[in-house]
Amino acid sequence: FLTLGTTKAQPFKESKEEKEKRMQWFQDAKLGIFIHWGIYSVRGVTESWSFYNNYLSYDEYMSQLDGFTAKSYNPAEWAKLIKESGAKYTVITSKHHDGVALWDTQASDLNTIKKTPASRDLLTPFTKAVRKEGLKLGIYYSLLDWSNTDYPYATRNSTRYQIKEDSARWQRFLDFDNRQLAELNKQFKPDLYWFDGDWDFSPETWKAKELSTMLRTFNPKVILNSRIQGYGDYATPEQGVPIRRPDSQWWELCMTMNDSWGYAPTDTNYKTANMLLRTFVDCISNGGNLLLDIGPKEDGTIPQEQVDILKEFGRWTKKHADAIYGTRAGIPEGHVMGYTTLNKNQDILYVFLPYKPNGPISVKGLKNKVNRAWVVGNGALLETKVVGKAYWSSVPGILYFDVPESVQDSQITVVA
Ligand code: FHN
Repeated sequence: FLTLGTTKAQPFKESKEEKEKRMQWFQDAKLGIFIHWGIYSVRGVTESWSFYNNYLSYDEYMSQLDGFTAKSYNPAEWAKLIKESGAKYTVITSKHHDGVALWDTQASDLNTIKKTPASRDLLTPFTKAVRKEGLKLGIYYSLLDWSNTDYPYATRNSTRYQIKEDSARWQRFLDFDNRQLAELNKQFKPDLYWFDGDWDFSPETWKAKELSTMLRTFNPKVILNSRIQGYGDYATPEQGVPIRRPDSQWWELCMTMNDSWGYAPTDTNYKTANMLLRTFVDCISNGGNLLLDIGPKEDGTIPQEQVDILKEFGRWTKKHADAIYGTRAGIPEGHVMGYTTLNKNQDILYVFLPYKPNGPISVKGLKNKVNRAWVVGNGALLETKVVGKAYWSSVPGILYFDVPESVQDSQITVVA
């Protein structure tokens, strides 16, 4: 279990500084695009869960294999659109809980090459396009597999068993995961692994320590999300921004645009670009990233609603790039009505205004001198007024500034 090809796992030790260096691109990236693409897009049903929850039988669910064509799939266009949104990385489902692999896995026949009319490896061309666009590559991999009958809670037939009573069978399952991960490592050497489906078992049962060590031995720079029973690098909240700033130095919120991860034509409950931008700004003001999800159709086209949101993200992130990329969490709440980030030197405060100002904005608690204030992405200097003995007294001052309507953004205006 501890080898990946010819690579032997080495104990993984790293100083705080080394980890900070390894995590740097992730911390600076702020926006990633998540992709849930699989046979569930044929009927537009919930990925994997629709058979687990008996909405469809396993056979009905799997009959979607016959309808998965990928006939209009253009990975170069996907990568271009992702880049255009302002994202710096992307994470794609190489295999969801249903066990259907998008790449040419030798560990099972259940893949898009052997079992669908797409009849090809869909992952490889995407990984190439992603790298060509200069984006970082993340691979989602479900540790559990509801099609593999060696998994103790497999749903395709009644195969439940106790691991304690049949540890050889469990080991066979771990070997299977391990073989697939070895393939992914070898073929794609991803920048990030996004694990999922670890919830049934403890770290010991998953051999999570050994697994993470092995992945890091093969690829010492790789970043792992936390869903590998605590042996990952960063926290992975889902669908909602933590109310309080997380303790973790690195975290990423994953979120859907409507209520579905995969393509679901009946789910029209889309959030607006403005809502999602507010959530994005909320994340970065608390030092985290947003991993925003899209769910392409079975033919490989991306629903128009999702394209529109990505394009509006692109317009807004491009204009406000200085206030987003490479920044750090902002000042604590209570100083200003709005979200904030700070540049790395901690001498520029970016204030995001998720409302249309109709009077002066105030930033209170200032001790240092303010040299100037300007509108990000526009450059217009703003008149400021400081009251209170801001620079030399222990009494913090208040800074006021007006943001004229002519320099306001249609979504969220940002002042530096
Ligand atoms: O069960 C999955 C779900 O289908 C989806 O992939 C999300 C994405 O974070 N993760 C799981 C639940 O946590």
